[in-house]
Amino acid sequence: MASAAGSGCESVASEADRPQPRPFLIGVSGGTASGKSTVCEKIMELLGQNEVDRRQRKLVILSQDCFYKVLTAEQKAKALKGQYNFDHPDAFDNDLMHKTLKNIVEGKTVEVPTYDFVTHSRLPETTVVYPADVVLFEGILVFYTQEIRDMFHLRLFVDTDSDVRLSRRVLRDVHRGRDLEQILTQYTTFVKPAFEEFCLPTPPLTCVRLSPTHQCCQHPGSHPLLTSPGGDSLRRLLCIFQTKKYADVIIPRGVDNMVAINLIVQHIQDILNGDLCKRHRGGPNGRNYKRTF
Ligand code: UZR
Ligand code: MG
Repeated sequence: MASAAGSGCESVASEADRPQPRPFLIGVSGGTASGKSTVCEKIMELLGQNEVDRRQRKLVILSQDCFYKVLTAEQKAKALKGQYNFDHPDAFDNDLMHKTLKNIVEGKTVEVPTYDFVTHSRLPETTVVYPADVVLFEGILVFYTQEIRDMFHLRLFVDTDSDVRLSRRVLRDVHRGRDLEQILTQYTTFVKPAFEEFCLPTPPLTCVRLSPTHQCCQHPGSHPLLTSPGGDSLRRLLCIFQTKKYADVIIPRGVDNMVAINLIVQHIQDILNGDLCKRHRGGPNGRNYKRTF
């Protein structure tokens, strides 16, 4: 932990003479409690990077949670009653998140805020993130804005059954000192609808009415095909199909899927070994990196 400083996104000047590798940026998305951070930690562990000093790590994990906005007193009062929507894209400080990622991609050392889920507050301490070869950025809405989505060289989506996610979420929130009724109300009022509106589908699908009671606030109404008989299942199918369009790799069952995790670890190992050419991440947004033999 470093002491509080500035807005938390500036690159650290004294690091200017460090070599500045341009990291391979991996986005990890998925619904709440899908196992995003567990998958990231498993990858870190399998690569033996958790035993390495933070300054020397070749792989680092960063969470979108660090970028929750600072709440006003009124918003915090709502949050404590479970009435604040933390699952909406506006809940995040998207400018700070973008600036920080840009600095990271440029190989700079950055400071990120720390967030306390119990008090719903940004803490005075910041965390220093040192340049690394590979950066995993995980969060419910990391693929939401095109600006950030385009920065990822690889996009992973952790696809865990919603009942499993809800039961994990309840246990986690109880552990954070929250009341069960409030947890469930918050889940049905904010968490689930926001997941379906902002995390699951791609933008064209936000035009689609998701359920009889839930309309997209930006584009109410439905395509005639989707309101026809059988439209319900077509709508569900399209949502699932479209979600997968954003991700390069879908990981069903999260950390239980060691086959998928081992494949990803092998891919990252190739990058760390230099088998995937770090300097030739050409093409639009640098996503068409080449393998070197
Ligand atoms: P993950 N969240 C909180 O519970 N409290 C906060 O102060 C900030 C966020 C929750 C948020 C979201 N929703 O669903 C979840 N609520 O953290 C995202 N309510 O974190 O991806 O680890 O589940
Ligand atoms: Mg998390």
